[in-house]
Amino acid sequence: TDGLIRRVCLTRGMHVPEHVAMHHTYDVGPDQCCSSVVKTIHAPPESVWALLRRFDNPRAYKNFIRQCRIMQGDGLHAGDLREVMVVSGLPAVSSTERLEILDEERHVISFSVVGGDHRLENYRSVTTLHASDDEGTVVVESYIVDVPPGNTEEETVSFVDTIVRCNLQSLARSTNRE
Ligand code: A9S
Repeated sequence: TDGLIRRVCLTRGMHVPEHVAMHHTYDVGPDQCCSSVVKTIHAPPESVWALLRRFDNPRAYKNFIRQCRIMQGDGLHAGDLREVMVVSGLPAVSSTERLEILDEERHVISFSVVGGDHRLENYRSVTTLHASDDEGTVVVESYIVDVPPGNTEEETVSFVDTIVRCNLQSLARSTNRE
């Protein structure tokens, strides 16, 4: 119809709860790409969630963020807005982000990028937690984003995957320091 293709952005053969698979499913347009990063953290989901849920304080584990200010709401409700300022060295200055989902029971957080000075137009991510088979927590973070003019899909996925992987590594370290 309008060129959208439904894709489940999960590693092939990966076994996850139904609602997790649902959240990592995207309708991808012709100039968009999506991908996901998975990280197992050796701590209970509640400990990971305590950091992950803080839409008002992404600096708790995101090292690329220098400053964050809530522009609308309290950071606990869909529609709330934050502005983040980025550390130097990235092709970005700031990003305005909207909280899309904060599900405290199922441990799902999602935000979309609605403005700012950067190249990741229409970025939206979803992060879910579920208990792993051996005590820990499986974090799955997926995203969809427009491929910037002048870049390929492969370049875009590799740039964003790198940032997400760093964030999840740092989430693991921060969780186990608490
Ligand atoms: O913050 C996240 O959860 C994930 C990403 C990929 C954030 C990307 C970013 O904030 C920068 C780090 C500034 C990089 C945006 C929106 C654009 C960038 O170029």
